[in-house]
Amino acid sequence: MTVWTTTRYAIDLATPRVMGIVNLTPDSFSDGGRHAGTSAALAHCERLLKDGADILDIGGESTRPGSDPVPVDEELARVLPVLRGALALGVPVSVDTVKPEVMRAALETGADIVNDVNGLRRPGAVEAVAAHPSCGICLMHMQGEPKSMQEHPHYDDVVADVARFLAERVATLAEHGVARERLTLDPGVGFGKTAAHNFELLARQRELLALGVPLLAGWSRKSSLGAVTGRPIGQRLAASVAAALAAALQGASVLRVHDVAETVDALKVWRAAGLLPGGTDRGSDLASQSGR
Ligand code: 9MG
Repeated sequence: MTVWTTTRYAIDLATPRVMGIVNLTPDSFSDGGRHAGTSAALAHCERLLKDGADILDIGGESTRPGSDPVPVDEELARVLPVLRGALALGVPVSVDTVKPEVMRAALETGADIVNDVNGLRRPGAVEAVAAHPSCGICLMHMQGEPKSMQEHPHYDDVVADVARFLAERVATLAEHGVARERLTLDPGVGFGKTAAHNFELLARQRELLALGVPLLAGWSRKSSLGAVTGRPIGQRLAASVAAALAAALQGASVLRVHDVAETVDALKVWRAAGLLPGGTDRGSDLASQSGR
């Protein structure tokens, strides 16, 4: 049985799990000020859970191509109030951040998972998660930084290069005493990659399973889907669901998505058809309290 060990939950990955995206950047929930923004964000968390999300991923800094970093204090002010509320909702809560200061504060508050698009490369990031006895970790591959990563992505062999990077990060964490059961690995769709790179990673995603760590994939609304469909970001629902299913078929254990209800329905159909691992019943088997 494959399990993702996190702070409060052992997440059963026998069947693909859905991670719902909660974006706390100012254009998302803050129309009526900070407090109203927190309430609206928590209402969104509850909506995602009703729609069938297994995990919530909350983030206060945009990682979209061209985006600027935000100061630590601002990111903390966006994330912590929502994290406190989300932790009471009965599912694992992940915090998407590259900053060790935010990781430490989130883990002190009780976050279950740290999702770092930078693969814990900032000084102090590995130490921040290693100091925690059991938090889950998602290590993602990114070439460059969000501000400029799409300018000239280059690889000799994108799958081999991503695999080498992820293997090195797993080894670094092992040296710091972090057990493999706490990890998922993510090829980083759209992070310093052309559409051709992303689709090659999808086609050959199973090669990454050789690293012996479950995979997480995030295709939701990404520009590579716009590149093949010709559709703007607001019209990429069908393409996002198709890509999530393809990632699951290619061995991803966790799917990071905006459109939870549609993805969950699509997974149910594929599961009923025997195209995915796991039973036909979902929801009752997700997460056991780890007792920690
Ligand atoms: C924060 N974020 C945006 N896209 C992502 C992706 O594809 N994977 C992960 N792990 N995080 C992401």
